[in-house]
Amino acid sequence: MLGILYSFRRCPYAMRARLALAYCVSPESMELREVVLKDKPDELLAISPKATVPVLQLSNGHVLEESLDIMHFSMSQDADLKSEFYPLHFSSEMDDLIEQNDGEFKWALDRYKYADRYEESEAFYREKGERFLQQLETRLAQSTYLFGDQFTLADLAIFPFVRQFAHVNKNWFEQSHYVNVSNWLNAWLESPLFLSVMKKYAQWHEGNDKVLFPPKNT
Ligand SMILES: N[C@@H](CCC(=O)N[C@@H](CS)C(=O)NCC(=O)O)C(=O)O
Repeated sequence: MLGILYSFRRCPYAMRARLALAYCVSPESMELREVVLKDKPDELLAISPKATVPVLQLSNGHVLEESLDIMHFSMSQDADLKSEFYPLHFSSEMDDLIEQNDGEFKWALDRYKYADRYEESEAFYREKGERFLQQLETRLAQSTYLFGDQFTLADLAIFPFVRQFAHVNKNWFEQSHYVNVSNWLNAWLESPLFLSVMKKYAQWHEGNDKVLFPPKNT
């Protein structure tokens, strides 16, 4: 067993960790523990006091508490895969795009989703988020994926957040001019890889039967 993944199905950070693991590691090589954020298990709090998901507790005792670290760990399991999934010549550009996603775009997304809790209007925050969408649109007008015709770490790290952005106001998104972003997103949402990591699991409790992850047939 590689380790234990604490996850929450709908969390975009947990999604990208599960996507990378499902793509890179052998089926059923780890245990998945579904967490309810309002009722986090003591076992998670004990290994990760900051208590965000995802957290990967490796069998050698190491604990990875950041989704990107889990993605990098996933790739490190296979050198050939790593060179395709995170090509050296793109790595700093990819890191930069992911940083913008996790920074400005996530900031705008949280406020766009719950604008009534913030000072400015929904349209204001949406427009802030659109700066990032426009960058993705420009890239995706040139190639199938963000960094060429093969998908990379960047696609998996970013699309779960664009999914949330699109879901805030589906009508707006569908009639917007982000046609390439929309096609890219839809292709991901229908992909066997995404569907495989969106299986529903009951909240984990000590003593439950183990849920093995990644599921077979991905
Ligand atoms: N930087 C972290 C962020 C993870 C994160 O914020 N996850 C959210 C859920 S989407 C969380 O666990 N929040 C804690 C809580 O709501 O109690 C990562 O990349 O893994």
